[in-house]
Amino acid sequence: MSISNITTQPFNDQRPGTSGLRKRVRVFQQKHYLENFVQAMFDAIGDTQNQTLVIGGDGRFYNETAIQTIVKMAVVNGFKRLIIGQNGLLSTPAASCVIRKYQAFGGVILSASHNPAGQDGDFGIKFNIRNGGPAPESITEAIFQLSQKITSYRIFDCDDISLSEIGTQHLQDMQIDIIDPVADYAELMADIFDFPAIRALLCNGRFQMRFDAMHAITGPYAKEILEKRLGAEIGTVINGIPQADFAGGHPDPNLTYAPELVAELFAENGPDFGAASDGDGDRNMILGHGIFVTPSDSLAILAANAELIPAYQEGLKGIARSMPTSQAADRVAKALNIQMHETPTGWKFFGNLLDANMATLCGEESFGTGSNHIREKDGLWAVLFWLNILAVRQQSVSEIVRQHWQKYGRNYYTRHDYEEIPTDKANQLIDRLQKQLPQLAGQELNGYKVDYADNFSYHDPVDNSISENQGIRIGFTDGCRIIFRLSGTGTQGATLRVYIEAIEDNPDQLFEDTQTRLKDLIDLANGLAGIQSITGRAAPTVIT
Ligand code: G16
Repeated sequence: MSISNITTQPFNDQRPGTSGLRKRVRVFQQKHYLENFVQAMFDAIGDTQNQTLVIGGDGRFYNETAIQTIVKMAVVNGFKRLIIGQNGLLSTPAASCVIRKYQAFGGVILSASHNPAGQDGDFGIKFNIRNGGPAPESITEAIFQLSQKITSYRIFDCDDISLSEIGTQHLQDMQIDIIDPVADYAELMADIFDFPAIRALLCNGRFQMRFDAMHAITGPYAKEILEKRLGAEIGTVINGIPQADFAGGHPDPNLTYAPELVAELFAENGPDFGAASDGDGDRNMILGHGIFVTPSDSLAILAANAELIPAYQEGLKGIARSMPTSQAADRVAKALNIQMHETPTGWKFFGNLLDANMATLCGEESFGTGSNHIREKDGLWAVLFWLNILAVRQQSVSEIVRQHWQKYGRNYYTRHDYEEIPTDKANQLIDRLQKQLPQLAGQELNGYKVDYADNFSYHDPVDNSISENQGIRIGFTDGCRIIFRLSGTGTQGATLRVYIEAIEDNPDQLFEDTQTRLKDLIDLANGLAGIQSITGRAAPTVIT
């Protein structure tokens, strides 16, 4: 075979963030940039000889170009078999499902999630390990270290392979299987949920739902599962054809970026149920008629109703949430007398807990929910979970949420994002907060007494690794919290995230407007951090 050994030099910006390496497409298009990272990845993940690798992405611009490069590098790095989604497509949850089902060594997922796509948008790459989940920090850090020392990479000199035909082909001794990107995932969903009950709900002639695929990867999955297998009316799935630039949109399923869906669900005769998923299909937003369910509440409600779902009817081993996610699920774990785990932001931190059977459901405030069925968060799974609950309980989303608050109490919760602020200003703000922490405990601030003030550090109970500096938390004696951290997924400047949570147990005060109810704490957070004075920003860019 004709192998080229290409001389290269390190790029100093290849440290993976919260979820892999995400950069502008133009950064990836620099000569050797992708190849350097892929070689560092193949060198960091262990012995690749005779292994099986899954490859797929969310179909954004540069997806197929990157896959062709990875294929030509995989063959000279000793892989025996590649499993690739047709046309290079695999949603992130489907990739996790396929890695597990075919017992692959791991997978390469090409996505920048909800970040805008296209020639001027973002691209991303990450490695998932044998359990189907994102590589842990030990591996991502090793990739970075190798990327800083790289002097050459190896690539096979050949024509592009065909990604469009399902079937088997060979490149030298390496077998390449192009698979249907939807089938394995759809089968897994049918194993977990009560499809006949959901079908009966969707076909009862009254129930109306809308699913917004946001021109991204979940279109084919949602059409196959919701419309074809479950009988939802054709047209239930909107924006269902994946486009390389996501039609110029920002496929982040939240109140700001899915306005069409939100307007429909809040209209007088709007549908009973609405949902959206993001660029790569792992996030979800849940809406009922006239109501938005926060991701933190959604996790708590799924946990409280898990026994209604065939796959979870024997109960949950435990629940895990990221630290900034509201403590609503903690109340459910306490009532169910099961373990509750608090991890740093990043789905990768749930992997060990799921593998060790210490948690069954996991969730994050950033619109991610999932379970032990795979090792990624899973947008459509969350939608089907809600549909299964609705089918069994025969109540509206709003009734279910209100009853949940009445039973467990409510955690009012909001996140304020300040996007694209200069990195030096963001660091200055965090440093200033960090310096205040030692003096804060015991102080009374605007009537709230500080219980603890620290920078969150996580001790993984399974592998004993320690992850430090995972977000500044100020906890008050009544359980309210203010949290500050910088995003690890942005590609321009820095994004400051401020998370605010208040605990409400008074049955007469469960149904207030969130921003109004949290105003005192929001003002306190802004003052403590000096957001306006340091960044010059008077208001957040996005409120969820
Ligand atoms: C990724 C991670 C999530 C994380 C989210 C936000 O999601 O997988 O675990 O919560 O980023 O992270 P940050 O606050 O650092 O921006 P996704 O959907 O972008 O892959």
